[in-house]
Amino acid sequence: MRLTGHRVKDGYGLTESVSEKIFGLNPNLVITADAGISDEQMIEKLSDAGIDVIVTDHHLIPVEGIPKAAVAVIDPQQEICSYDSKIAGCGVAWLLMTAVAQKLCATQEQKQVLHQMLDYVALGTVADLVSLDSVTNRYFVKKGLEFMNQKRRPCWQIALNEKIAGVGDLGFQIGPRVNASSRMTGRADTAIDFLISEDPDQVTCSYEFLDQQNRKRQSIENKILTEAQKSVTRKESVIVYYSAENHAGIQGIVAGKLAEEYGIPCIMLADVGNDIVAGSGRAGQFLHLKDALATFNEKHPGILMSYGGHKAAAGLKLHKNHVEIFQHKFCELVRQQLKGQDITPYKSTDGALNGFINLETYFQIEKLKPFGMGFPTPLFYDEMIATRIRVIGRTRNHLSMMLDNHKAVFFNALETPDSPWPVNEGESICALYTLNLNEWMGQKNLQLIIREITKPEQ
Ligand SMILES: [Mn+2]
Repeated sequence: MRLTGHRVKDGYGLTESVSEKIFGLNPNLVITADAGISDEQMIEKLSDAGIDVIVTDHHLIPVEGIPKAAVAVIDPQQEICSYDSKIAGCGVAWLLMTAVAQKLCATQEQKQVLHQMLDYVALGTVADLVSLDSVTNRYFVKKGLEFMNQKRRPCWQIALNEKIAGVGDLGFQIGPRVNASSRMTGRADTAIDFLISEDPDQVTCSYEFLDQQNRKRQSIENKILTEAQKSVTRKESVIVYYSAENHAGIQGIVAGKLAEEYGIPCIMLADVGNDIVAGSGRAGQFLHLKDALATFNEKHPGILMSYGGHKAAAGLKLHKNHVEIFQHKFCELVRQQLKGQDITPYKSTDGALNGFINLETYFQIEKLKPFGMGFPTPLFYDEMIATRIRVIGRTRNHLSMMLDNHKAVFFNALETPDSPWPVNEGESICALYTLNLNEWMGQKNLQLIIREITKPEQ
């Protein structure tokens, strides 16, 4: 029997309303995935009713310790656990499955089925934004992409078409669509159907629905983002933005975009009914968001109904009447914490390649793939002379040029075709770029993809 929660009504983890649904099914055993480590209370309730609970999670262990009423807790964040603590919740669940298979002496064929499930683990790993600076996650993603690209499941046949999927496709194409239905409708059923159904017609139908919800999500997101940007006028050290137009399912994405754009922490707040407001925040580069909320909660008890999360992202709930005081006091606290710190957003690079801008370097870097969260595509920074600059592309806003004697392309270099060029013929500039391969008529050539051009320091 499948039991799916409601993103807003049930909330995150083993909440009261989720427990009620579980009681309705009257199972002997509950195994959590990606949740449960902070849900001692509900686990105790289930356990008192004779239901065993096994927790599998990857979130930080709460100060009160692991839930004691659980019959087992599998979470690599535990001090006694020496396993890679960077894996996502789906990775923990999958590892438990492999351990059980091993214990039950699974056949080679059964193990194969389990191994093939790494496509799902890869999707979850990328979509949960855990770091690829972990051999385990890199293995999950590398293998998972391999399986996806074999296109055995209808979902990959339909979502990927002829395409060979990479980390970017998981993060920007498939992940957002899979998440769209729960963001927009609260329910994830269609996403699950899309991923696991073996009936191509049903998968196509589910995919179309997800795609449509995703487009809806994009348009609402753009609207909220534009509105929020209007309100951020001065150079502030933190944004706490509440509007009746905000959307609980989408605000995490908007917070992320604002935090990136302004380089400062951002919390978005939205109504979720019954005079309750839910918030979703992203930390930017200079703050530990969950710690900041914990400090706030200590200093101003009784305002936050709940909060949780990590360094980079966190969520919270409060009563509508407390929104203003929270905005005021939290901004004050962050301002104090960041005082004296240089909070100019920075871009870190891998330095200059100097004389090593060549195909050999490109192929060496290729071997380090997959790139993604916490392990980005190497970004280099060199001073070079730009020549043979010309506008390319149907939209006439990309630039092609030679940098020293290397072919280079700068996508979206111009806002409009008439915008001034960021570089003049024969000028010496500093380019932030990645290495890329251009295959044309059977010829493999190196190409620099320019991300940013700045004037050299005098
Ligand atoms: Mn997670």
